[in-house]
Amino acid sequence: MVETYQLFQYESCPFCYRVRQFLEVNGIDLEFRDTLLDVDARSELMEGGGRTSVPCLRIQRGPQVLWLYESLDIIGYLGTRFGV
Ligand SMILES: N[C@@H](CCC(=O)N[C@@H](CS)C(=O)NCC(=O)O)C(=O)O
Repeated sequence: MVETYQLFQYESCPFCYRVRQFLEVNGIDLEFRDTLLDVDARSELMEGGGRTSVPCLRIQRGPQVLWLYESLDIIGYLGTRFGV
């Protein structure tokens, strides 16, 4: 099933940097939501994921929405999905 992604993150977070580096190296393009600069993004993360910790990957799979925390889990998940 087709999935769409948003990465909730912010610039100075080292764990977010780790995920952004992985995306860049592998040429994966997805939408970023900055939880420091965008109060709506922070609220959305809190309401959807249950906590404001970043990075968090919002996965939209049809009507289903999943919130995946932990930088290494996010990298592992996207690595599998994108075959890298
Ligand atoms: N083990 C986590 C660490 C994530 C983490 O500590 N993120 C910090 C920012 S660098 C954070 O979100 N702190 C605020 C909070 O937990 O609400 C990972 O690898 O993603």
